[in-house]
Amino acid sequence: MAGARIAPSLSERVRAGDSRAVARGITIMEDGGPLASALHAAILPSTGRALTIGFTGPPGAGKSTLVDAFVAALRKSGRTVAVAAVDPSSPLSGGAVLGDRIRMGRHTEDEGVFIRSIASRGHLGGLTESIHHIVDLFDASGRDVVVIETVGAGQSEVEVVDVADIRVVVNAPGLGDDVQAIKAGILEIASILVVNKADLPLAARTVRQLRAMLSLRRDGEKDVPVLETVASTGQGVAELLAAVLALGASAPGDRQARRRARIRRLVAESAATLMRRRTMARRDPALLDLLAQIEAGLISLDEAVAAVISEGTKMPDRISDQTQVAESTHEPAV
Ligand SMILES: Nc1nc2c(ncn2[C@@H]2O[C@H](COP(=O)(O)OP(=O)(O)OP(=O)(O)O)[C@@H](O)[C@H]2O)c(=O)[nH]1
Ligand SMILES: [Mg+2]
Repeated sequence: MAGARIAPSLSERVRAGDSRAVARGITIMEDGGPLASALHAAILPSTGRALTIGFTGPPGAGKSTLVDAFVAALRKSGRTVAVAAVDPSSPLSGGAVLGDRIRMGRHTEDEGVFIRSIASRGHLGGLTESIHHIVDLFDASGRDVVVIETVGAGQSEVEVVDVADIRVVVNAPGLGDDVQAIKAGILEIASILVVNKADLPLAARTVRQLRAMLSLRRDGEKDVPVLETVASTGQGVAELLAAVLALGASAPGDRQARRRARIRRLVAESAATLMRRRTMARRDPALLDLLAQIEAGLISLDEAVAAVISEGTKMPDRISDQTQVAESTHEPAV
């Protein structure tokens, strides 16, 4: 991390809202490593303005169609928006996410809409960390709203969407009996539940099932609105936007708190990624001994974890080699 530098012009151009600089910045963030860290550090002071909204839900629920309609509603309200369409399972941009870009075609001529597909490129930092960086990049570039959309709703998708201030979980009738498609974990992160395809006959039943599931949650949790939409016609989308904006404005002076919460999540995420990487890469006898001791029941897992963390923090990281490469080959281009 130490040593990587970003030419001041790139972060300045991002802050000025230059879309080519933002596009270049996203590539750097996707690649991860020291350049991404340096760029993130340079733009972070300019973040905290944008409202970030994550959309997730089972495949085929209508997320992309809904995001498209939501973006149209945002634009009608005069807000600018950046959309990151994220596919954690795909190693390369393309496939389903590319389809999403085409679906968003009606916004391509609009400078107030920036759309980018993000795929997991298997880099050092991890996808969730990249998403944090990219959301902050969009925020620093002056976009009013940042939308993160995932394909599917597996564990990685839930983690990705958890980066957002407001999380919209999209469902549709008939995707599985008794809303089976809504897996554990996803209900917990939802700020708003949407039953899309409300034009289909079983929509009312799905709404009832979701309300029933919500009522089983521990009390003390905030009420989660359940809204109905027909993304393909735009029905209910204005109400969704109103609900999102109401949540965004619910606590006055909230933006600073949201930004602080986002930084906290980012640090937790990055620390976990770093320790995972170092622990998996370690081959020294001390670690092998530790693993053997856990296996033999000689030490508790908690004790072993404490030892791994304390040793792991002292480890040199291959990142230093990368810094040199990054500096010598990439920096002039930035
Ligand atoms: N009847 C009906 N069909 C809809 C509605 N919204 C979307 N669809 C259709 O449902 C299908 C799936 O929509 P998508 O927007 O691709 O769904 P998705 O959740 O993004 O799907 P993945 O990206 O594959 O996870 C498409 O054929 C849409 O035209 C709706 O409100 N009503
Ligand atoms: Mg989609």
